Amino acid sequence: MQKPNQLLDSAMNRGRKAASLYPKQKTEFYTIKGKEIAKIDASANYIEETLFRSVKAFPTFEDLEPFYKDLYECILDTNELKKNLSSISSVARLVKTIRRNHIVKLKELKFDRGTGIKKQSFAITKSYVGRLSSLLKGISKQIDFYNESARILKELPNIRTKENCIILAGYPNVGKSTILSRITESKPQIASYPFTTKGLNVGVFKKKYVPIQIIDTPGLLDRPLLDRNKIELKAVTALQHLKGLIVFVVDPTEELDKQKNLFLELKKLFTHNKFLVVINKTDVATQTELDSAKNIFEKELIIFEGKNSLALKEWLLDKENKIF
Ligand SMILES: Nc1nc2c(ncn2[C@@H]2O[C@H](COP(=O)(O)OP(=O)(O)OP(=O)(O)O)[C@@H](O)[C@H]2O)c(=O)[nH]1
Ligand SMILES: [Mg+2]
Repeated sequence: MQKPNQLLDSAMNRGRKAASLYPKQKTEFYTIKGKEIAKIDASANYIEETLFRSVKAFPTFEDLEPFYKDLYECILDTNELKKNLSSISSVARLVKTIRRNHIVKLKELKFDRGTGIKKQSFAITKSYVGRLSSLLKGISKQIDFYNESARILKELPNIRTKENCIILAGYPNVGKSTILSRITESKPQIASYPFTTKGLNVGVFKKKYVPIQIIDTPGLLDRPLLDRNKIELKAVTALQHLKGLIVFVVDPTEELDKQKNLFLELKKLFTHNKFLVVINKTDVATQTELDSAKNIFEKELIIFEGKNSLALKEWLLDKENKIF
């Protein structure tokens, strides 16, 4: 949405254009009055429409899918947003009133030979512009908040929340992003996820022509929940709305106990999801490390992965294996 000054400029440009198109009347008195009325009418119309349209254009929080609702709440103060939108609507309604009052004043204007019709009607338009300007300036902060919120929402990851997906989880540096690029067909899209600087990586691969989304969650499913701030917790809640398979990536060359604990925590959180454990970095891990990892996750479905390996991809593509 335009800033107050720009909004006023655009409105007055439309007003001037409407005035210039206003046909000449029998007397100058009626022509001048008519032009000023047209100016006020067109400019107010522009502002009312712009403000109402912008408020309407904002997705209604209540109508959002649960995943996006939670994401929204992570990054936006939704109460503040509601307040701002309602301030913008009230100003739009006030503009309606100001328009009406000033047009009435112009219509009721009696000719005063001393002042002259031009001066008389211009004074009314001037008062209208002054009121408009101060009203718009009064919602300057609300307009900034609106624009910033709209920008943030545009950057939210585009995830088809009703479809199954694969979510990559596991401690930092275990190889999640490497796995994402190994199994996705095109370069993963990095969708901006405002509460981490890294973003949410979303890739797609196809099983029997059916696209399946794979989501790498940097900074989210890689630490115990106790270490998290409120916003991150909410982000984890958002992920809980997604259905599908959680691929838990393990680095066997690192501490296994803490990796197992995180795994157990995620299992408790994501009760509606299937889990698969990928023991990664087989090319650098020793046999003992691999055996320990295998023992620790013995109850789980395990796939061994490493450099130049396509084990996970082949497993996912194998029609005998049901992913979801
Ligand atoms: N030798 C070996 N190195 C690997 C393998 N997979 C990943 N790496 C390396 O491990 C490091 C971390 O890999 P990433 O894919 O960035 O790990 P990540 O889990 O996404 O890390 P964060 O995003 O920081 O949580 C990189 O240096 C990778 O090259 C593997 O199978 N074998
Ligand atoms: Mg990564």
